[in-house]
Amino acid sequence: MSADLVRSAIASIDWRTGSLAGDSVRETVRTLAELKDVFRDPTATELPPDTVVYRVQRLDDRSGDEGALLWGTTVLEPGVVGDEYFMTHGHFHQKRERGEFYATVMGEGMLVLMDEQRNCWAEKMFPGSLHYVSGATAHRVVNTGEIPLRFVACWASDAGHDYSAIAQQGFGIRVVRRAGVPAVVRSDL
Ligand code: M6P
Ligand code: ZN
Repeated sequence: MSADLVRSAIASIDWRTGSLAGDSVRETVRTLAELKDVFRDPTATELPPDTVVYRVQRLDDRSGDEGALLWGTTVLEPGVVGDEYFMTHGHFHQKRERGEFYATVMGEGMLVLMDEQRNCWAEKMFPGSLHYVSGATAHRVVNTGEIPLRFVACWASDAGHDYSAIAQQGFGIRVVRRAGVPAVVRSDL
């Protein structure tokens, strides 16, 4: 076969874990220190500030390319700060008309969603659960299980991340551990 006619795949995915491999894969890490503002009481832990809460692997950024898609795999560790489970920061999309799919590979959690009027709800995440997120809906993932929660995501590469609204006001609901089991409660309770 001619090398001109056959090219390599952009990357490979291990479907048992969601892990990506290949030259175009980039990884970012979020520690407790970087996330302390997302927890109601960031002091309610003795874990060191450099504790890894989650890692995101994603294909090399093509954010300038209108219509291009990005793929990412997130591994969110189990844990709590006070009664709150470990979670991602959460964001709206800068371009509100750009959506995103999430699919759970392994673990258990909650996808927390909030529209621009601050209406909130949560969807259970479990192996095989598939979620569609509108870009006008802020999204955050919470690990309510005992093992790392692994999920894959696919989104429009020019969507952009808008973290500011979440950094200022947070989500209207929180997922907390009550008597050992997850409960979804309003943030002002
Ligand atoms: C998924 C995607 C990424 C996002 C990541 C972590 O992989 O939605 O775009 O960056 O989760 O979420 P956050 O950016 O809110 O920390
Ligand atoms: Zn997103």
